[in-house]
Amino acid sequence: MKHTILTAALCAATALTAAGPALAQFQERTFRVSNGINEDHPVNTGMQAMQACLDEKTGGKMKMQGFWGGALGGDLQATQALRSGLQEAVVTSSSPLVGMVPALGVFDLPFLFRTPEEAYAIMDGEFGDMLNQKLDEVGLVNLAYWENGFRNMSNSQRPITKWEDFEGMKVRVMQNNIFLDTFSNFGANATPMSFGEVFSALETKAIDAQENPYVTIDTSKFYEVQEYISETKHAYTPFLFLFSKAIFNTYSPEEQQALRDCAIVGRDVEREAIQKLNQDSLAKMQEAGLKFNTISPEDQEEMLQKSQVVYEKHKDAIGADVVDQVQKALADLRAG
Ligand code: TF8
Repeated sequence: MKHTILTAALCAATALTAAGPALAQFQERTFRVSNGINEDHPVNTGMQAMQACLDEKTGGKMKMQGFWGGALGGDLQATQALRSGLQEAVVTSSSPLVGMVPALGVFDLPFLFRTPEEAYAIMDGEFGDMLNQKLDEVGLVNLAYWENGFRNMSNSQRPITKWEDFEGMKVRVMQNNIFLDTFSNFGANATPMSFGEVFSALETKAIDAQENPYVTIDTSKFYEVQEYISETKHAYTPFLFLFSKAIFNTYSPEEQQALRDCAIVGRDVEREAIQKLNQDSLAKMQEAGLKFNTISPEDQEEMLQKSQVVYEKHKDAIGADVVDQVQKALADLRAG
């Protein structure tokens, strides 16, 4: 009798394994993804593609749950929760994290990248891997570099056409010394502030200006309390899709690989969605009455020259080797 039961159990186990040899490596898991931006931002489109990929790879076992508008805390707070193993994932700008990984400051250097393609090549290549290693050392697994985009100015005072126009303007900057110095150096009154405080600070005129990619200015409704939009493209700061290393390490190798692969699927969808939406967001803001201007190539070049002191001042803090490495990689790219 005993023997029969054992045989039956063994047969059942074998049948199960045969039915889903790969899926046995996946457990039911739901993980939270913290976002500072709102639900209508293309990060959500990317997350849907990432979820579809996870569904397929894990037989529907891994589920993401998006939280929006800073519901789980701002970028910095949410990232700290990952490091402590209290929260699974966050999509955050790199800039507020320079206190944890100084090398990330490289993305804050004004006018570093000229095109999204340049940024993609650098982030998705060796240089991005090197930074991922540094993130790993502080307890953060960067699944992939997603897009926030090229940053442009909005303000309630006047068009920005050259660096001198910043004189005395109260500009919100991210919690990041390179941004602080970039705008102070242009003569602005720069104030570091977390993203969640920006809308009301603009609305109450505590600040005059902020800078973000068009799609973020649109979806976070900053344009409702601004008058001017100026296409400065002064920095491209990426989003990082970070996972808590403490939690990631408890996942099976197959689960970890599915997360990494699907974050890349999501990244590509998200980047494409942003590129498509950029001009729509700008058009929408102009229709809402904002006055738009671009910067002449000469004035752009002057802004870059004026910003050289910022490069010099922060090079050692970022890591001279890191700055040299990105500049060499960019020079190689530009040489074709
Ligand atoms: C900023 C960033 C933000 C994002 C978002 C909160 O201005 O660009 O748009 O980090 O996730 O703080």
